[in-house]
Amino acid sequence: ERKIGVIETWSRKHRLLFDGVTRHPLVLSIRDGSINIASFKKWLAQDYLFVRAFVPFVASVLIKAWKESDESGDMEIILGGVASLENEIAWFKREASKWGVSLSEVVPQQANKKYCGLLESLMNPEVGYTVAITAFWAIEAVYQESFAHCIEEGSKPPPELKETCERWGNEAFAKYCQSLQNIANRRLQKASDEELKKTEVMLLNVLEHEVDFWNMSQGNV
Ligand code: HMH
Repeated sequence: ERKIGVIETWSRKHRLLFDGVTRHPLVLSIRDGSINIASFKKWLAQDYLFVRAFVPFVASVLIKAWKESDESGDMEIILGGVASLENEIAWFKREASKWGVSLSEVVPQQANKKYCGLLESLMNPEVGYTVAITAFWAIEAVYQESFAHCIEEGSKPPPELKETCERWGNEAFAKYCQSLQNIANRRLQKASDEELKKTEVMLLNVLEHEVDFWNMSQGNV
């Protein structure tokens, strides 16, 4: 028997907001094949910039793990995350060139700038490991859930978007997100009330930025 973790409790408590991200109209439009390709291209270009800012954020989580973690296994999981981002950046470049999107000319939109600003604030050494690893989990998990939903039974995503969906919707990525969730749960179980409150506030903040990011890509800003 295993006690239910803080992450599951928060996922239930904030289900509407989580669904607002992972069942966003843009996600549903990929799933049912009705997506406007201009939205996809906009998302691709903006997410490339986001991922470039995500690399130093993940590196900062690695530093916090090294300084603060009580379990040595955390570092390998986070290091795996850092390493896979090299591949991801290369994928964005290939995908952009397939779609005729010029990444050197992309201008970051307001929602993207704000989200990258949040990442940067989380890189601050004063932000603790528990907050940072929970943010890291949330950012990865919403993409995992969103894109897995697009390729589930009964979905009919455009064939040219299947590879994108599989990048985040695949089983190995789901397992990796589960490892991050396990670390976050372990930390949250031992956290003070103040740390818990801070982490929950940050989580809601991340989810709101994710909704804004989808809205931006769809052109609803
Ligand atoms: C906006 N959130 C956004 N972009 C991403 N690439 C990820 C999350 C990764 O999980």
